[in-house]
Amino acid sequence: MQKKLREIHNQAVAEIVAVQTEEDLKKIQIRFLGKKGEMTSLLRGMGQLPPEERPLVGGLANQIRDELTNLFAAREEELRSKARQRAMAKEHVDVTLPGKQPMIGHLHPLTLIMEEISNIFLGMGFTIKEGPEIETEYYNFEALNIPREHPAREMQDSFYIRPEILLRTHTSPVQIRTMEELAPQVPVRIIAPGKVYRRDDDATHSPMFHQVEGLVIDRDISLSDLKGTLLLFARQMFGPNQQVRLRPSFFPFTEPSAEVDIACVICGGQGCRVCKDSGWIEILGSGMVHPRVLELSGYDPEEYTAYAFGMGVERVAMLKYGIDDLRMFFSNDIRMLRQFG
Ligand code: 2U9
Repeated sequence: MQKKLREIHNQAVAEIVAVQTEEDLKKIQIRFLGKKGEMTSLLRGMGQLPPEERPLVGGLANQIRDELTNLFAAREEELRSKARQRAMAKEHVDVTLPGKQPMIGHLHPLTLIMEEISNIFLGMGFTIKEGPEIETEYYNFEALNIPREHPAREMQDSFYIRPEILLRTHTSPVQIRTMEELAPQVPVRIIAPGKVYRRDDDATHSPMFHQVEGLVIDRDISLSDLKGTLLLFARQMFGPNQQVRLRPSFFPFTEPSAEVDIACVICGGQGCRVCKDSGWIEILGSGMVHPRVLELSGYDPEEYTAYAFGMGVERVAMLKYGIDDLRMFFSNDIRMLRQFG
């Protein structure tokens, strides 16, 4: 029986050393030391031993059980710590690695160009005025000498909210509201940057686009003031040697009216596809404010004269950056937008 006990002991020790998981260790423990385990069933046969051998065998059995119990506990702790180490290794964070660069946003190219345009005029003594994007027909059309049934209303096909109320088709209502507010004070020297809306949608027209319009009212304001101001603007925006030319045109709210061209920024005036071989590119519209417009908003046209101009920010941005499709500004293509960061 002592021999058998030692065999059990040796076998248990061998298995405890070899086992790799806590789960398997538990099974081995039950098999050797459990109520129905090998030790217990062997010791049940103690009764058959001669009485003088019993204390010897009992003592050995207790010693072996204690030893195995300790061994199980030690191995359990060992396996548990190994498992913990493996888990830790999996979660290991190398704090010396460089951090992930967060993506930092920046202003949209149109906002940047609108600010650049605004800054040029701020430098010439203009102030910035803003107004509502939802307007009445009066401020958007009538006050600008565009009566109902005037063909200019069709050219600025609009989004109506309800009869008489629409999304502004230009920022001119801002100038009208300013005139009403200030009349008959002079000088008035303002620009109105902002969003405008028209029912257009193609490579050069978007249903929403941006304008910067300007208005100067004072005594003795003339076309030469207009031309000088716009020449200075063109040179600051497109380079110090820029040439400007005024071409007669028509707008209901200015008389006389002129479209303003700059020497083609692509070919420098030689003639190319962009300027249609003319050497010139239109960048804005302008004119002397129509006397009826001045009068309607409180300025006596006999006493005061005024010039006004308007430009599309998208168009200026396209010319400045050589972009040939306006939809590039609105497609949210990060590859395009990031170039302006
Ligand atoms: C008042 C009086 C006159 C603003 C003007 C233009 C000419 C013009 C276009 C440029 C490209 C609109 O964005 S665009 O399609 N604008 O040609 N705008 S004069 O005239 C005014 C404005 C307000 C009280």
